[in-house]
Order: sequence, then structure tokens, then C-alpha cells
Amino acid sequence: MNLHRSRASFAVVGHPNKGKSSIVSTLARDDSIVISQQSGTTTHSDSYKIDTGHAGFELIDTPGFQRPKKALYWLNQNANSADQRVAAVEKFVNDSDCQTKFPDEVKLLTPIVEGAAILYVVDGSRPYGVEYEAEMEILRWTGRPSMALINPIENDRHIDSWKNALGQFFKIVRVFNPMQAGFSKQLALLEAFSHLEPNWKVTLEQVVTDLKDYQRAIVVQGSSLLSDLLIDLCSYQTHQKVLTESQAKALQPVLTKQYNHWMRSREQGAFKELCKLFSHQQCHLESEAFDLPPDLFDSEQWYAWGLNKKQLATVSAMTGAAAGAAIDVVVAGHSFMLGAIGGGVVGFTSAWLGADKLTTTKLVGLPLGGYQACQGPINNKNFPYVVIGRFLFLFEQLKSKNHADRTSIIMSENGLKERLEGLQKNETKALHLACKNLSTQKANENLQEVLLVLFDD
Ligand SMILES: Nc1nc2c(ncn2[C@@H]2O[C@H](COP(=O)(O)OP(=O)(O)OP(=O)(O)O)[C@@H](O)[C@H]2O)c(=O)[nH]1
Ligand SMILES: [Mg+2]
Repeated sequence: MNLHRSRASFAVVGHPNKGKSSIVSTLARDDSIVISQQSGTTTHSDSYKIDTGHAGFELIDTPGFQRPKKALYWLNQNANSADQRVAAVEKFVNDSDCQTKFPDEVKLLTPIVEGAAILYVVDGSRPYGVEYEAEMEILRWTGRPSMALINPIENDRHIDSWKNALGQFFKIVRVFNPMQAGFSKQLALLEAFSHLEPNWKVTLEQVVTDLKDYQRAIVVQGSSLLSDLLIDLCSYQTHQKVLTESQAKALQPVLTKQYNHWMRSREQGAFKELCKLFSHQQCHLESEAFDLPPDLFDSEQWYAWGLNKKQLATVSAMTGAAAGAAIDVVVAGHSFMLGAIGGGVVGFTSAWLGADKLTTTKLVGLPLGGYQACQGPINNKNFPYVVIGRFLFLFEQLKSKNHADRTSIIMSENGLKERLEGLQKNETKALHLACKNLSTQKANENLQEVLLVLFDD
């Protein structure tokens, strides 16, 4: 046999429509692999190379068996005894007649003949039947290391009878649900792979170590993304020069629109980064109540995302600020950004803005005449918590979302309030202080570290 696959390599094979591509998608952490209810979706053997940093392996998605009985008949015609079976399979994949008559069997057997190990996938919610025996027999003929995976697609009703049958053809039989198996179950499966072929043991153990390290690194990266996002959103300000107050008023809706657009895109950008971090490249975000992207400025939702009134009152107590005074100071405090221009704040508040109470637009007199109309930064005390709540919600969703699961993530209320209750007192205080600094545009020295506790399990 010509074993020219030196890396750990696994061909995922079985009947059509049993979740082969789903398993590859979840284990390869690749949500671009086509999965469909339609039988016969995968028509070629597609290789996915998984590089985990210090090691790697390969998964090969294959088309399902179409004519296993006839293929087995051909093989029987070409092998008189057990010692000839491996060669017969090799002859089968290289035979031009077989390539025409049995294209799917040839495609799925080729990587195995080339040295891949076998992952045979069945559906544990459907009864076992003799029609599977021809394909299992063919796989046995290849002589390659193999494992059976029972995917309980709809339920686990027939798992036991499957185990009885599979145990006679495969040394290792596991139940694995590619839609739901969490990270630890995925790692356990990879560990089981390492027992299939002694030459691959070290590599696959390294893969598991790398993946565990990556999972930890994601937490640090996530907190870093959130830290940058908070700083940007809480300090963002847009401004434009105008000649008269009335021009400034006319400009206000434009400024508001620009401001809101920037803030929303900045948040969406961070969400995309987060999706990338988890290799969820295709994932869509939807809001629960409406079929629209969840909106950062939907303040109706703010008490769901951020803190409630009672918690906000506690924040003020913990960080030692009189609630009302803090906000006034923020508005006046804008001069730290505009100070260089020289003019005083003429004073426009949210009343001037109509509906949007989240930011204040100000008009600043310029030394050489004219004005500067400014919008932002946001000064709402709850705002940093809202940003944290939304980000953490997405983080948790992505963390538990398998790559075979193509349903949209629904942005609904998160558990920030409960999460805060689980923190140590000093951690809570540090977080509140950091948020207060953010909403008053003061620098935080160690924002990322303060946020890190929110990402821990
Ligand atoms: N609920 C549920 N559905 C699953 C599971 N695994 C697969 N499916 C669904 O079963 C269907 C087939 O999945 P695929 O992964 O495309 O199956 P396949 O074996 O690659 O199919 P072919 O390429 O056509 O041979 C899809 O609609 C999947 O969403 C599972 O564990 N749970
Ligand atoms: Mg497929």
C-alpha cells in the first residue's frame, strides 16, 4: 500500500446524509463547509488541514457510499483470500471501469488507500439495518485503523443496537453529536483519535494541548477586544465647524447620524473580530424581537443589557460619586477635548437634540469667530455596562457554538447582572471604577485586566 499521507489524517465516511460534513465542520472549526438536508451534498473528497500551532491533522470529508453491495461484489471477485483484500481495494480505486461505475466509492476510498484512518459515521436515531454491512465490510478490507461515530441526529433511540453491530467491525465506537458536543467532548474525541495509530499519538496529543492553550488565549484576546471597544465607544466625539447657531441646529441631525453610525459600526467591527477569533466567519446576528440587527442605541433594551437602577445606585455608592453631580461634571468636562480650541462651551443639552438623550451636542465658540458643533462623548453611566453586556453575550454564544451549527445567533438579554453577582468584592469595585472612568472620559490603567474576570468560566 502506498501510504503517502505522513500527517495524521482521517477520512470521514458513511451513508449519505448522516452528518459527515457536520462532523468535519465542527472538528475543523470551519463553518464554510456545506451541510445540507439534501442527501448527496458532498460530491468530492475534500481535505481540511487543521493547523493548531505546534501540530496539525487532516480531516477528509467524503461523498457517501452509493453502491456498496455492488462494489463489495467487485472486490470479492478480485480477492480470493484475506491477504489479497488490501490490494483488491487499491486495485478498485485505480481501475478506470470502477471509477466510472462507482465514482463515490472510489472517491471516498482513495484517501483511505493513501493512508488516512477511517471515521465511520452513522445516525443513532435511525434503526440499524443490514444494508450498512456491505460498506462496513469494504472499510474493513482496507485494513486501515478505524473508529465508528454514532451521531444521534434526532434522538438516541437506536444507539444500543448500533453499538452491538458496530462493535463487530470497529475497535472504537463513540457517540458524537457535531451540533451539540462542547469543547471538552471535542477534545475527548481527538484524544480517542490518538489511540488509532501509534505514529500519530504525539502529534494528536500536541493538537489537544494547542487547542486548550488557544481556548485560554481567546479569553485574553476577547478581553483585549472589549477593552479597546469600550475606550473607543466611550470617548468618541464628532464635530464640525459652523458659522452661526442656526447652522449648528440644522447640522445637528447630521451629526447625530454620523455619530450613531460610527458607534454602531465600531461595535459591529468588534463583533466581527470576535467571530473571527472563534473562526465563526459566516455567523449572523439577529435580535430576538425584530428581524433586525440589534441596535446599540435601542435604549429600551439598555436595562436588559446593562445594569438595573438598583445596581447603578450601588455603583455610585461603591465608587463614591453623587449620582447627579457626576453627570454634570461630564458635560462640562468636554473642555478637556476642546480646550485646545479655546472657546467656552455654549451649552446645548439633550433637550436640544429631541429624542436622542444618550449623547449631548454642544456648540463651542471658536476664537476667530464661528462655532464648532460637537456630538459625544456619551456620558450615560450605564453605557459601558451595556457595551460589556452585549459583548459578553456574544462571547458566550460563540464559545458554545459548534461550527456545524449554522443557526443565527440571537442577541437577547444576557446575564451581566448575575455575572457581576458572582465576582469578588474587589473585582466588582475595580470594574465599577473602570466603568465610571470610561463614562467620565478618564484613563484606566489596567482595563483589560479588570475585564478579564468577566470572561472566566
Ligand atoms: N439535529 C441535528 N442535525 C444534524 C446533526 N448532524 C447532521 N445533521 C443534519 O443532517 C443533515 C445532513 O448533514 P451533513 O453533515 O450534510 O451530512 P453528510 O453525511 O455530509 O451528507 P452528504 O454529504 O449528503 O453525504 C443536515 O441537514 C444537518 O443539519 C445532528 O447532530 N443534529
Ligand atoms: Mg457531506
